[in-house]
Amino acid sequence: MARIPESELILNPDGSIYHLNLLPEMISDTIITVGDQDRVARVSRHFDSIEVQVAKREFVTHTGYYKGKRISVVSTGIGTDNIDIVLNELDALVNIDFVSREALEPEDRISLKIVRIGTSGALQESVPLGSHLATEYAVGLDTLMQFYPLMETGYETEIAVNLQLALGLGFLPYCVKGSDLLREQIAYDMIPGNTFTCPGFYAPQGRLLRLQPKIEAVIEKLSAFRFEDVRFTNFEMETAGIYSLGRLLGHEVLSLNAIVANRITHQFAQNADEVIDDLILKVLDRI
Ligand code: R1P
Ligand code: URA
Repeated sequence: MARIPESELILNPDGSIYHLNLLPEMISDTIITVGDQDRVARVSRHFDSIEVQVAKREFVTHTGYYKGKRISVVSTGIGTDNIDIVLNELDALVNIDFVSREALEPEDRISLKIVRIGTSGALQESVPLGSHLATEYAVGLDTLMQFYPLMETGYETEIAVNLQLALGLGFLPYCVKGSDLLREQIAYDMIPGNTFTCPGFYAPQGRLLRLQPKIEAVIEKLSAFRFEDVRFTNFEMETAGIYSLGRLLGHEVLSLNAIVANRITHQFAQNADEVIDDLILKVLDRI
């Protein structure tokens, strides 16, 4: 394997990886990601013991044991640009030798189990506030996959092409499915759904405070969009990035959404923290 130069695999003076500030031994192969750095402690407060607590910028990591299982919780901040950093650096921690700066041979590579616990807005009236929704297909309305050769199935490409037409977008979105295995293991009693990952919280999700939309009636178009029996249930800002980099790097990935807003009924949950805390406990017990 080729040696990866200092400018590509950037290590801090203590040998930790550039943004996450972690050494390889500091993470488990079972990882929970959350957007909000304050949510990391809401997960780790359930641990029996915490062995690692590291923070840099919005990337906070706690590693510890929950009922005897070693788990890491990592905050990603908001957006797929951050997911590019977090997924590449987590993968580097387990699949690159930091001394030789070489990627491990395929037979030695580790496949991480990565579960996102995030908040999300519903796009269908039938998805109630306070529910937990597991994403099957995610569509990225951002441009991250313009820079990686994502291996989409023909079916995924058809969803993306039809959506591009429906919205009149000047670029092709990307579509990617998460891990069936993890969904069956962890999300068996959650609402199954398909998710739009947006490159913003406002206009890209049809929210306009003082600005005018470039695409008219985004909510109505996205809520009405269907391809065969796939319809879309919710909006958020990371899942498609996690699913596509997970596929490219060989990790098992699942995104779980605490529904805190409903964009059709115009409601926002008053008990969002409770809904997230319930989801955290479900994941810890099942992961
Ligand atoms: C927007 O408020 C943020 O909330 C959702 C979106 O994906 C975006 O990151 O997820 P988190 O609650 O995990 O941050
Ligand atoms: N997160 C989002 O990205 N959108 C919502 O509506 C709620 C949470």
